[in-house]
Amino acid sequence: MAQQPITLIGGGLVGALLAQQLAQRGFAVELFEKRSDPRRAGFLGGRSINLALAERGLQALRSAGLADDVLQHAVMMRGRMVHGNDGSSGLQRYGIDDSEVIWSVSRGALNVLLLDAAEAAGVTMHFGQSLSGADFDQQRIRVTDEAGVERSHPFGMLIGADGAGSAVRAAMHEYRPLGERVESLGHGYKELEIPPASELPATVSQLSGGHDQFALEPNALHIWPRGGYMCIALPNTEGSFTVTLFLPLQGAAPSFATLPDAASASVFFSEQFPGLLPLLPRFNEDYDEHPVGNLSTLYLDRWHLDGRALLVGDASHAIVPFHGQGMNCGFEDTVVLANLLAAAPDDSAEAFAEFQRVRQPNANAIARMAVENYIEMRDSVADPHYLAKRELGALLARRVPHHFMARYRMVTFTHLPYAYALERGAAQDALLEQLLAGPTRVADVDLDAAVKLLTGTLPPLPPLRHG
Ligand code: FAD
Ligand code: E1W
Repeated sequence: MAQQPITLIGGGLVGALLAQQLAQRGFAVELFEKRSDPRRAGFLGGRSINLALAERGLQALRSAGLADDVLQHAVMMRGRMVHGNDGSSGLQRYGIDDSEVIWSVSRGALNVLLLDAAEAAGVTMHFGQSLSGADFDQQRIRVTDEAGVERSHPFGMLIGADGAGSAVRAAMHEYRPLGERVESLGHGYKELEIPPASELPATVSQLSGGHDQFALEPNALHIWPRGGYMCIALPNTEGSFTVTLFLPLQGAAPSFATLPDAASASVFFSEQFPGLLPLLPRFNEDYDEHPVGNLSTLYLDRWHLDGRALLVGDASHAIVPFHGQGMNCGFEDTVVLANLLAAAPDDSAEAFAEFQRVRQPNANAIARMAVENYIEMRDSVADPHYLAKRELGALLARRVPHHFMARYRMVTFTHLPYAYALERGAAQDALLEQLLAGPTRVADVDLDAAVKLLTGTLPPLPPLRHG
């Protein structure tokens, strides 16, 4: 192989997909993963954690030839099902039809599928091998195995796909500071599980209303918004749901500090999530055994060390999960990077610099939008001004679809750059504010005049490519 070999650290979602794509483009790829091989150790014994796959991630999987395989193991989510405190619920569709849906996928199953694909494409993989240090002058990495034995390997190009706590990032930062900034959200999360209806007491599963083996509507992302905190649930193929509680870490009740154990938390759930608690028969065990996860946004000034090392995925731009875009953004990264390296296989410094130039503004934009979406979801469900803006936005989108598209849809269902979605969303929002400044009710807005103002103020949206 004439091209420089690539050493990839981290065989998670982004690392495995990147490895496959680089191998497909003719690179020799060697991958080191800290954990043991999930295909042998059996992730099936562990917890089922799922995540939402949207158009951007799907597009990357299509270009890798893996989309159909992934969708076979996915559950379609047509919209958000919002659950009020009074037991009410309603589905808000994401799109007009099933062409605009998102997909719930099992993290473990997706990782296994991507590792299989990387191996089939020719990637050499080493499991149970954790990066413990790097010497960038000698271009060598140190890797420690599960027995604690450290070995050293040479590298030509080093790519860190080792997640939010990246060891590659730490080594690069020690060698030459990366300009790192971490913004903690101050909120954490905990995962709980709704089992298949067959494992719930008959009275409970009857109450929840006949969705076969599912205790709730299967084809939805469920949200229980409660102001300063919320729960969500995503369906799993086996009929269970993974519930995530998002809550402040510290401070006056309720927070994880004031709800340290299942005893206190079950009282809180019975008051705030009365419809949800009966669906959580293992609440006590789950709450006491599962850790509280931390949520923060990571910004770096520099993602690469000339042509020697680069960070991708969460290692360079970890974000909060409230737009469901962390993996989707990382998957988009892999296509851009694989194409840049394939176009300039002998100039990794140029490819890495261009990768940062193209992707960093977009990573910064989705980082912001993800935080904003948390506030929007938790709080503004009941805010009449917010609802009026959304209603007017929907009317304009129907009247002039080439001039108005909700930001959520640009992020979730198009390939428009995240930075464009942020900027366009702000311009549209300013216009909605202007239109609702005098008349506060949507019915009082002169829609023809509004359309005129919109089309006269903002250029049409760029043409949308379709998958
Ligand atoms: P990771 O998935 O973290 O993988 C890193 C890999 O590197 C791991 O396999 C790890 O074992 C390995 N590793 C770590 N250190 C070393 C080392 N020293 N040496 C070797 N290997 C190492 N995104 C979405 O798109 N949709 C969602 O719905 C969604 N929901 C989320 C919900 C929550 C609660 C959270 C926290 C995140 C969510 N995300 C979601 C974000 C998503 O999980 C991440 O963006 C994605 O996992 C990033 O992939 P990655 O490969 O960069 O990192
Ligand atoms: C999605 C963890 C997670 C994942 C998600 C989403 C949310 C809330 C969360 C955003 C959204 C899919 N969202 N906004 N409105 N409905 N859904 O779209 O992935 Cl908390």
